[in-house]
Amino acid sequence: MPTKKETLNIIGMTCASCADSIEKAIKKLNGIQSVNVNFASEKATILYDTNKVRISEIKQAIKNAGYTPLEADSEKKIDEEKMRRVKEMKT
Ligand code: 9UX
Repeated sequence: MPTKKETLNIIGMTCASCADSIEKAIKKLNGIQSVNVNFASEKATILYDTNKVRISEIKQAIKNAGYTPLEADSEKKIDEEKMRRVKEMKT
């Protein structure tokens, strides 16, 4: 059973219960072995069977629940965006 671990950043969580709703939404999918959504770090760590479910389906489930998933890779972009805004505020 090919298992993959994926970490997604999730935008739009405004209280800890949001993390719970996302966990439940993801767990409904086939092939999900474990889900952990961390409200504080805005990250979801998902362990899933690559034969049964695709990351795109997981993301879609998050979107359907009303949140915005991002690849962990895009984290750098977010940081750059934050930096840019901070710079703008200073000027
Ligand atoms: Mo908290 Mo999230 O009241 O969907 S559960 S904002």
